[in-house]
Amino acid sequence: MKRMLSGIKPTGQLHLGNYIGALRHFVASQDEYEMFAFIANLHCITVPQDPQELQKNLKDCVALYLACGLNPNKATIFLQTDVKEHAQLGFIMCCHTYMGELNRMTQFKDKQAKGEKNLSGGLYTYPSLMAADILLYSPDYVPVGEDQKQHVELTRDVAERMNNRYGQLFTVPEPLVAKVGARIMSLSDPTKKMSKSDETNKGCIYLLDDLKVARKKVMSAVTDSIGKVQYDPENQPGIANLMQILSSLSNNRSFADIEEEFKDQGYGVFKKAVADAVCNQLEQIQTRYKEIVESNLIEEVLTQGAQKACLIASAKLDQVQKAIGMEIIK
Ligand code: AQP
Repeated sequence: MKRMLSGIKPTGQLHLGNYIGALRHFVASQDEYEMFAFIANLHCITVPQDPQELQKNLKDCVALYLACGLNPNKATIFLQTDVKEHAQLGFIMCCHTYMGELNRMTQFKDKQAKGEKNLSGGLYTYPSLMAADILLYSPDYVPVGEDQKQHVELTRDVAERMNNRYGQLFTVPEPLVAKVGARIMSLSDPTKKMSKSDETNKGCIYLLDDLKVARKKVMSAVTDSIGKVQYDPENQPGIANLMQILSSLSNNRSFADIEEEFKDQGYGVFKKAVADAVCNQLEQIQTRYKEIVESNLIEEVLTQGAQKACLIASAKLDQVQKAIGMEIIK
C-alpha cells in the first residue's frame, strides 16, 4: 500500500479552504493509502499565539479531522510534538537547506512584503521543519493546497541532496494538488486566498461558523457586474471561486454542468445554491464535531496515533544520524 502524509497548522479555526483543499482529500484517500495526518503544533508557534486559544484550536483540529470523516482505525492521527523526532530531524534538515532556498519561499516573502514586524526565525526556517515532517514517514504522496506545493518541492530538493551525499535515505515524495479547489479564495476579496488570518472574518467560512453566519458570508460574496455564471477566473474571480466551492462540495460536478443549470438565473439564485451546499456540509461536520468533543475520543486517538508514528519516526531519525556520522553509542 502506498503511503500518504499531510498536516494542518491550526493557527486559528479551520476553514472551508482547509476542508476543500486538504481535509476532504485525506478522507477520500484513507481506504486506498496508508494515511498519516498530523496536527502541526510546532508550525503554529512560528507566529505569536495565545496559549488558551492555541489549546482550543489544537483540540478542535483533531475533532474536525474526525468529524470530517478521518477514521483513526485507518489513518494515523497525531500531534507533531508527541513525536520528538520532528524537531530533531527539523534541525538536521535546516542544516541541509540553503538560505537562498528559504529566501525564495513565497509564504515568508508575502508576510515580509506586508510589512509585518518581528517575524520569527521559526517562520523563516519552517519549510525545513516541514521537510522533516514529511521525510520521517517516507510517504509517496503529500496532498496539499496550491500554496504548500512550493514547500513540498523544497522537501524533494533537500531529500535528493541528502540522498546524493549520504546514500539512499529518503523516499522523494510527490505533491498532490487537486485540479479543482486547490486554492479557495476569500469571499470578500477573491484575489486573496481564504485564510485563517483573514483580518475581517467576512471572507473566510470557518468549519464551526454558525450556519446563519456562513450563509450570510456566501450571500454577500463579492462578484462582478457581468451577471453571467461562467468559469472565467481572470475576469470573474468571485464567481469562479463560488463555482469551485460548489463543484467541490457536490461530487466534483463539472463547471459546464453548473453553467448550464444557472445560465438563465441571476447571481442571487446561484449564491443560494452555493450557500445551501456549504451549510449542508457544515451541518454534517458540526453534528459529528459536537459528539466528538463530548467524548474521550480525542485523547484516545492521539495516544494511539503517537505510538505508531514514534516507531516509524525514531527508526528513520536513527538511520539519518548514522548516515551523517552523528551517533556514537547506538
Ligand atoms: N484557501 C485555501 N484553499 C485550498 N487549500 C487551502 N489550504 C489552506 N488554505 C487553503 C490547504 O490546507 C492545508 C493546511 O494548511 P495550513 O492551515 O497548514 O496552512 P496555510 O496554508 O498557511 O493556511 P492558512 O489558513 O492560510 O493559514 P495562515 O492564515 O495561518 O497562514 C494545506 O494543504 C493548505 O495548502
